[in-house]
Amino acid sequence: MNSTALMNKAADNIRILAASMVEKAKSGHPGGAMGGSDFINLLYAEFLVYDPKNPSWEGRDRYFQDPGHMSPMLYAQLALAGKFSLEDLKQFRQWESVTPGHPELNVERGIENTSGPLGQGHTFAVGAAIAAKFLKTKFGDQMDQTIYAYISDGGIEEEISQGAGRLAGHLGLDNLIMFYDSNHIQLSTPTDEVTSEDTAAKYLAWDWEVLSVDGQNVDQMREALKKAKAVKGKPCLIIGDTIMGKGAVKEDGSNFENQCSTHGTPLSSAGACFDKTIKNLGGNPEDPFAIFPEVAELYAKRAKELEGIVAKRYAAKAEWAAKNPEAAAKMAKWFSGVAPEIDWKAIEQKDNQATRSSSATVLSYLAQHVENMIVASADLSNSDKTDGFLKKTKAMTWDDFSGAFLQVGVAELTMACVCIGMSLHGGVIPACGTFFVFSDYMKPAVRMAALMELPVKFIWTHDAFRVGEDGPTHEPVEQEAQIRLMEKLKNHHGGNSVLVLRPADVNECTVSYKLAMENTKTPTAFILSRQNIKNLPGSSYEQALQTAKGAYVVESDQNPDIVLLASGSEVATLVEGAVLLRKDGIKVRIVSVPSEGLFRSQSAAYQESVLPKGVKRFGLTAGLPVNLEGLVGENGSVWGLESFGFSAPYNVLDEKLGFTGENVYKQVKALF
Ligand SMILES: Cc1ncc(C[n+]2csc(CCOP(=O)(O)OP(=O)(O)O)c2C)c(N)n1
Ligand SMILES: [Mg+2]
Repeated sequence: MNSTALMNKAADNIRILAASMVEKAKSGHPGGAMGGSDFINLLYAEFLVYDPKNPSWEGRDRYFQDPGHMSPMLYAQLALAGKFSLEDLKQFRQWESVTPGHPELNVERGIENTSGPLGQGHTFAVGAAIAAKFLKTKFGDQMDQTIYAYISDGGIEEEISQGAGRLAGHLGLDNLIMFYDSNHIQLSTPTDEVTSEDTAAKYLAWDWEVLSVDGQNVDQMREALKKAKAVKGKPCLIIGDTIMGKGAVKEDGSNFENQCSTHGTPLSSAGACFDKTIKNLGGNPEDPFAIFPEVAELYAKRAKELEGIVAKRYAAKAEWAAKNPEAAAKMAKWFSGVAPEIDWKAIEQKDNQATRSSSATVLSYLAQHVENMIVASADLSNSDKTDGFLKKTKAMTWDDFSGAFLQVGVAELTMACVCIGMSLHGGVIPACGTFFVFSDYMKPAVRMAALMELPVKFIWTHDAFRVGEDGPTHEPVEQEAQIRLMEKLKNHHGGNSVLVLRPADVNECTVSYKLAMENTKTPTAFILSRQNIKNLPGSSYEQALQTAKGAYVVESDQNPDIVLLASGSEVATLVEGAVLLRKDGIKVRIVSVPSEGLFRSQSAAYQESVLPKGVKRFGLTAGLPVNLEGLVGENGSVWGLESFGFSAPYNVLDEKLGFTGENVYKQVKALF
């Protein structure tokens, strides 16, 4: 155990560094970081188990920080732990620096998650804790880890905390410890101007263990962390009563703590005196970017301790691996993130099914052949057909995590973030399903998954107005255009940030899953139909392999007069229209476009071979016309939906809204 004086000194060191980073950058958030320093220092100096030499060691504890704006605290802490240099800290928020404004996933440097949108970060921790529980059923003590989360007032207020708190409590995640930095101040106001909830009672009601401590008192927090680690059957929340801008003083030396202004402004512009504050904290204002010798010693000692702890864990792992070579090989493979080998041809699809049903067929196969896949649903498993997976496994429960299905309840954003957390933890392949219209509730998490380049699979069904009787509230229209924007947005490695696939029939659906499982670099989104779709002409697994090109010719007359384009169920409608056009002597080509993003990544020659220059084009989409306007261009027209849709049986809507072979015929004729 370290002396209180030394621990306080180390926390002051973090406060000094954090405040200095913001001061130098003339931008950032010093106040919260200064209050939270005592906890994070304690965590890293005495509790968090990781291997400094092998940052991606699968058995490490994880630290997920929710408030990304407290990045200076994390970077300063990681500087003490040797993951960042003082020079790195001086480059805070600058072009190409390793210390961006908000933390960006960087396991090598000890950053387990990107954070910024409040609420998501601690929900990732819930997902990681679930993954750890699941993997523990396979690999025992190798997964003996604690998942720590750090949450602030903003995260507590965000709605997603309801989903995360409920789920973690319901599942009894006793490998999860969350510290709540309760400093009573947020960006614009003190918290009491917006909330009067009893946060402890709220988490108790979700069946968490709740401990309350003085968040600036290292001894109290140490006891709480020890208690939290000993809790069985429940996650634990440690509410730390902290002080915003701890240690800040004004020019005249008077106290400048608890001020909203220090939330997001350098101390000197917030009303405090930077120099006096650094002095007050024991630092040298002339040279504030320094690590105190005794603090450096503290962390050198911790590094030695970790060496010992990790050596023991590695020895136990070697012993376990010798006794369980198969499990050990499996563990290595799963954590490598390499795509599993799957015999896709062995998946037998029934013809003319809805793609949500063909998705169920694939999921059923995957449940039996991909042991580390976890599928979740937000209370729609029998409708989004993720139950195809569920039927071959079982749902996880608080006392049995050997099942690979997660019933999340009605909480789409929570579900998406939990899947992200599982992916961040590693070792598992997460997927989650719900209705496409509710992808709106998930979008902020899809963006984070895309930014972090995580291969989470989003399975969205009931893809268009053909939801019918449920009416416009349930009919996705603009959703496809929204998610396809993410195909156009490049990630930091230059790839399409999300792979979006809308298969046109059962075989394209199988191949879409193949592409998704092989895509280990970005999230994948499936857009699947509720209603049955006739197989495409000549449909087969082999033909559907062309899905990998994003768009391909399904069938074509010689020298076509018109190219008909669509994705999903609209391709079958084009096929009906083609029959009528041919009767009129019009030569047609039918192109299926499951992913414009993939298509745009093909060679110009291939793109032109599918969409020859100078030939008229007609696009059909149950979403906004913009879905196809880029491909059709000035060479023709697009028939799409431009309203929210209506409540009626879907075949009536097809007629009323013009999604029929007859209307395809009529619209194409108008082009000549
Ligand atoms: C989803 C989301 N909404 C809004 C913001 C902008 N924002 C950043 S911090 C913050 C409030 C922070 O309060 P708290 O979490 O208590 O942090 P502290 O002020 O104590 O540092 C807000 C509204 C955000 N980052 N994420
Ligand atoms: Mg706060």
